[in-house]
Amino acid sequence: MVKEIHIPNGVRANNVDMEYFESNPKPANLDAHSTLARTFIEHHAEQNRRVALVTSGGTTVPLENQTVRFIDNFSAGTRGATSAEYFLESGTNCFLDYMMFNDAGTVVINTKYQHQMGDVLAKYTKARKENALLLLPFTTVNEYLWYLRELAMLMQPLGPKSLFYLAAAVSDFFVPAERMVEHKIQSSEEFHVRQPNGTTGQPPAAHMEGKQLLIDLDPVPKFLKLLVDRWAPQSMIISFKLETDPSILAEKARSALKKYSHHLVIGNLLNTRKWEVVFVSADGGEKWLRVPAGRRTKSVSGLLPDTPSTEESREPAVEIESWIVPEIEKLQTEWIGHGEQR
Ligand code: 9Z3
Repeated sequence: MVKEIHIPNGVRANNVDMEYFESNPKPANLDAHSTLARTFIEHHAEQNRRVALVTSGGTTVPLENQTVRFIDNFSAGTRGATSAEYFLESGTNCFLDYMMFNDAGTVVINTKYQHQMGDVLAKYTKARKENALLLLPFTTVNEYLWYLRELAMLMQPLGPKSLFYLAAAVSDFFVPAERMVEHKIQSSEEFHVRQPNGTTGQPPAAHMEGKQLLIDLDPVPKFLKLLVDRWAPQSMIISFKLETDPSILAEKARSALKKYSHHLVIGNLLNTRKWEVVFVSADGGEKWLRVPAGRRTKSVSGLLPDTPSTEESREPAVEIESWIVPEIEKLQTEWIGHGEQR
């Protein structure tokens, strides 16, 4: 039986987040993306399916309206993309592993992997056919925040069947629209001008002083708090915490969980993120997932000799996401079973 699904029109504003969303421009593609997402979510809600929002990649902070320069947060996008594959149950190996150059220098499928490649292709085709995957690109932190709010509101009717898996590396700082200069900041002193910025008369966030570029960034609003408390109160919410100093990772993860009261923080270190992660959960539990070393690293082409068999030249034996995602699925099953509300 097809259930009647009600998806709210647009997003409801409230005083705390209104400030950000009132003073920072709505992305040009938001309405088009919202329409695509609404159709996608309705389709899956009608079939009583779970829907996961997986964020992936970095978020940029433009320094100029007509952007030449921007600040970026590191992320290759692998965590999000690979996790999405496992959520779709289509993850096996990277496509590139299956390919090689033949003697004529043409890329061909390595016969050894014909079957696996066929498997991945079949699963990908199935995901596309069943409309199981919707890709919505974003670049700036402003786009990220607007899309997250919009999609969270659209996913509300799914209740605990909606999952937020926040793997994107989100900037903590940004240039508010009202302090962003219009044109490229000039480095040579003879072209220095105090550029007009908006109508507020506030000093620009980035300007030259002598030979120095000075940048004064605002903190990004606490969007996770808004997501948990207001935009997606019934959803399962998993965030990632990226650090470089191992001595503070677990503590930072615990602190985020305490602040935002969501379900789980997955902590990882920049250099070991493909090898190990720590699950920090609301009950104070701390669980490490560590994958063993696998085969030696080989060049994609297969033409270069193997690198020496040091620990650094080895790849993880499995993609760590193939362990993370089933754990999350289990947690969500419990969450749905309890029909809980925070
Ligand atoms: C992560 O920690 C991701 O696991 C990585 C993945 C970015 C390290 P790659 O894309 O790397 O595979 O190269 N994401 C960071 C999440 C983040 O920025 N969290 C914010 C925070 O903790 C808010 S959700 O404040």
